[in-house]
Order: sequence, then structure tokens, then C-alpha cells
Amino acid sequence: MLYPIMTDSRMVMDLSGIWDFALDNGRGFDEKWYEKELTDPMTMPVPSSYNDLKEGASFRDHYGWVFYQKKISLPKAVRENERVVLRCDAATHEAIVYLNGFEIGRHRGGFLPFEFEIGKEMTDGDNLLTIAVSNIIDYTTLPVGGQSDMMSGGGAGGGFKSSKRSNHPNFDFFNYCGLTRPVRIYTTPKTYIDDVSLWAAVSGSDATLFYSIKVAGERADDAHKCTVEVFDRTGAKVSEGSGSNGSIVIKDVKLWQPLASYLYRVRITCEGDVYELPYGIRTVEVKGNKFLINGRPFYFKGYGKHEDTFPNGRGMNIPMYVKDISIMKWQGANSFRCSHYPYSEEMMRLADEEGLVVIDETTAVGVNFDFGGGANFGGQKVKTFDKEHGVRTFDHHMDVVRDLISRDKNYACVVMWNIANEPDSYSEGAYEYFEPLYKLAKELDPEKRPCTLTSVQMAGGPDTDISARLSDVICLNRYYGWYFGGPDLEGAAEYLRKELDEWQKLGKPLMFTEYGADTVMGLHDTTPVMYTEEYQVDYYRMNNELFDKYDFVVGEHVWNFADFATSQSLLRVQGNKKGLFTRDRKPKYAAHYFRERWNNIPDFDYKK
Ligand code: BDP
Repeated sequence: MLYPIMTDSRMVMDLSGIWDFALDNGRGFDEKWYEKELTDPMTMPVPSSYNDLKEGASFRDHYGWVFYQKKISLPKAVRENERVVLRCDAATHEAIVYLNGFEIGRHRGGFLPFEFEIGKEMTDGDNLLTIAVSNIIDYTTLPVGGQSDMMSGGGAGGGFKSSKRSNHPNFDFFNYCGLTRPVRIYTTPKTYIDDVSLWAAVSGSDATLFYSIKVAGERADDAHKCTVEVFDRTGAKVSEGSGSNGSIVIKDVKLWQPLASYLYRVRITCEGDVYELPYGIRTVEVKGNKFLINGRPFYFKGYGKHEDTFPNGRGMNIPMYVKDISIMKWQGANSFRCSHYPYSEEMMRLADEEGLVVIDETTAVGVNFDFGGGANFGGQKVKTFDKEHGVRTFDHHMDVVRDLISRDKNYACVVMWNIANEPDSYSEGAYEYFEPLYKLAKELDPEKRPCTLTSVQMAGGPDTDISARLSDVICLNRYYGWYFGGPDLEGAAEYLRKELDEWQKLGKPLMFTEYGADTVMGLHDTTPVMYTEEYQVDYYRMNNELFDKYDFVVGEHVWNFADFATSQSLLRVQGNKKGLFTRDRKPKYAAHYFRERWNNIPDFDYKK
């Protein structure tokens, strides 16, 4: 799906601002709140998560639907002569869109865009736009929610069961929701460029740029006259071609490099529609036990992250995106992972422009019933892929892979697709569940980027974890010295060494996509104890010393870039405290330790 932009043939209208808002009291749909203006609405900014913006636990933890409303209008000439599209960049986790009381579409999944044509439904004067958004998570949604509190350490103990209906995330981040990214109206001509796929091959100093353009709308089936023009950073045209499928050569290509981005501008003109996108040319390849970018062995230095800031939760926060990338560069990092869902397109475009390398991830977190000792159906232990009671996420998971690749395939920053975070990749049914997802990703990605899943510690080694068979790069989330073995760092190191010895035999590259220790800023000790800033540094030193000994370890992503909000539990002190930075981006002691380390590790050829 194309990012909405203004061109000679397209307009974009941003609906950001204060909307009317109401929590559903259980009667919203019966009383058809979407048919008329909400009574006594609250004020609510879009884009944002709503949870932390008003006081009280019943508001923050509201379970179910909410209604957003705004009046919109457009000049008649635009409605009649153009194709008018309403685009919602993210509604967490499900949305139903109404215009003037009529449903115009619905969408499942909270982190990817969706759009509907609305031109024909719009009338003169005000039009009432209502977007109902649900935050319910269960065994059919991604991320996955449960019927009992499934996170380890979560909830009150002693067999206490709350009678309150509420969400029980099977994942470790606060279930922020709402219209978290922009809602926009854009126009195109009636015959329009629907999709553009670009990919490139580099040979010597030249590149071949391949393109495939999809035209849709009124005259979709006619023969199309498309032109493709490529401009360099100075605005000079460096190549051009015609037709909706083809290839062109770019002489003396300037490659997109980690931390040295170079973006061409590709302009497509087709049947009166014009679309432009920035495009970086680079190659990615897994060869032996190395991860190559532009033919050279790359070492990932960086983080697992969250879209998480106060008070807008997972709401788009452009200044913080810019600040985060600035901090990453200060620290000598070169990459991050979009844990645990696709990030906003603004962040992806920024990463492309700033040269940050990105591992792009689906919303599949919590596809694992082992957390908290097994999913609880009246005390029975249920297997994740149990035919009767297991997850029902597969079809939706396929859709998410499809939509993620459709949205992000043209970003140079994206070097790998992560199919799922810490799924059950070790029990019966796992291979059958995951193999088609990997296959689909390879099929759909014009560039055929490497695919992976980030493996949970319980998955064990290559004998038990199906990732060994499916992943191009083995990605491990490991907590040796924290959940496992902490505070005995020496003992934990022995286990980590043994595990690395096993994986090494596989001959694939491996990276750590999570490792970390909760650390409350301001807690110190001369002899480190858990939760102090000194322990966090000792923990990382122990792990890093081992990573450095293995040449097939191609990267380290700490968990986490910054502290972040979670559900409440005995193991969470006002959130997850594994950040190198606090939630407001102040460095802990470990941030300085990594700054020193990473500034001395080259991006390429670290391990010869
Ligand atoms: C891993 C998860 C991550 C958690 C982290 C932790 O992938 O989402 O936040 O552990 O426990 O299991 O801090």
C-alpha cells in the first residue's frame, strides 16, 4: 500500500487534531451512536493512544469499543472528479468506519494501514465520520490475549480471580489503543497508480533497478503508458524507462549504506497520475554464517524498541522518533528492531533517510501458550497449536505478513522480516504453522529478504527449535543472568556458552535480538545486586564477552532501548525497566558502557 503524498495529481488532507470521543458503555452499537453526534463527548487527540490522556483506572483499562467522531467536508468538484480515499494508518486493534451512519468498511489488526473510498458516500455540507475502535485481544487476534492472566508473575496470586471483564495480554507491553497514527483523506485520479514495487541488483559500479507498477480504477484494464524516472539527490535525472514492468540501469550507483544513506527519488507517471518515492539501492544476503549488506559482513549494534512515550502511549510521536535516532547515533548503534509490531510509516521513512538498519516485525507476539505456566482452560494445560483449544491466529497472521510486506517492501532500511516474536516454535504443530508464513514472505517480497523469528529461551537449541530449519538468521532472545541464572553471572555464562556451541554447528549466522536486565535508574551498589545500574553493566559485559568469542554471532540488540509501560505485575516496577535509557530518554550507566563499546565496533568486518 502506497504512503499518501501530495503530487501534481494527488492531494492529502490530514484529519489530525481534537476529535469527539466516547467509551462504549455496552450499548453503543444497539443505540447506533455512529448515526448521530455523540452526546457529551470527551475531547481526544488523533493520532494518539487514549489510555493515559484522562484520569482513572476505568478509563485507562477500558475493555471493548470506543467511538471517535469528526465532521468532514470536501468541495463538490473534488468529490466528483477525483477518487477520494479515507486512509487510517493504525487503529488498535479493530475498527469499523461509518460515514453518515453507514458502515463503509472494517479492519482487523492494530498496526497496519487500511483505506476505503468515500467520495460517492460524501454529500454537500458536513459529513459525520465515526470510527469505532476495539481493544479486545484474544486467541484469534495478533497480538494474542488470554482468558486468564498469562504473563509470568502477572496478576494477583492465591487463586484470586477477578470478576471484571478485562484484557489479559499474552505479551509484555501495555495494551495501548485507539487511533494511534494519522487519519487522512487523499485523492487520486480515477485511474490511478495502486502499487509500486522496486528492487535492484548491483553489478560493479552500476545497478539495475527493476520495477512493477499496478494500475487500478476506471481504466485499469486498458494498456497503460507509464514512465519511470530516477533522480539523484541533486535533482538530476539519472535514468528513465517506460511500461508498467521493466528495468533500467543506473550508472555509477551511489549505494544506500548503514549510517550513510543515499536515497534516489523515483517518479512514476501513469495515465495522468503521478507518484514519487524515495528509494535506496543496496543488497542484502546471507552467506555462510555472515550477514552481508552491499557484499560486506555487517554487525548489528542496536536495540529492540517500542513505540512508547508519555502521555501518548503508542501514538505517533515524530519528535521522539528524531530524538531516538539521534541517541542511537550518539551511542554508536546502527540498527533496531520494530519489536513487536510494525512501526509508523513516518519512522520507517526516517530510518531510510537516516541510514538506520531495521528488522521489521509482524504483530505476532504471544503465539505461545507456555507463558505463565500454560494457558488455563479450567486448570488444563493447553498446547499452543491444539486443534480444538489452541490459537486461531493463522489466517490473520498470513494477512499481516501480506500487508506488512505490501507497506514496507520498498524501504532500503528493512533488511529482514521477523515473522513472530517468541512464539511456540518448539512444540507439535509449530513447523506446520510457521512454514507457510515464511514461504509467503519470500513469495511476496520482490527482494526476497532473509526471514527469521525471534526465539524464546524455552525453545531450546537447534534440535527443538523449528527456527533452526526455517530462519535464514537465527535470532535469540536470551536472558542468561536475569530470568535464567541471575544473579550468578558466572554460572549463567556457562549455559550461554554451551548453547552457542550447539548453534554454531548449524552453520548459519546468529544474532541476539533480546538480552537485558531490569534496572531502576538511581539504584547503585559497590558490589552489584540485581536491579542496580552496576548489575546491568556487569550483565551486559558477561554476555558481550561471550558474543565476541564466536564469529557466527553477527549482532547484538539489547532489550530494550528505553523503559516502557506494561500491564501491572509483581515483576514490573511501573513498567519494564530494561531500558538503556529511561522512558524520558535519560542514559543509565549501561548506556555509557555501550557507547564506549559500540563506538569501537565497526559496522562491517568486525569478525573477520
Ligand atoms: C521477552 C519479550 C519482551 C519482554 C522481555 C522481558 O520478547 O517483549 O519485554 O522478554 O521480559 O520475553 O523484558
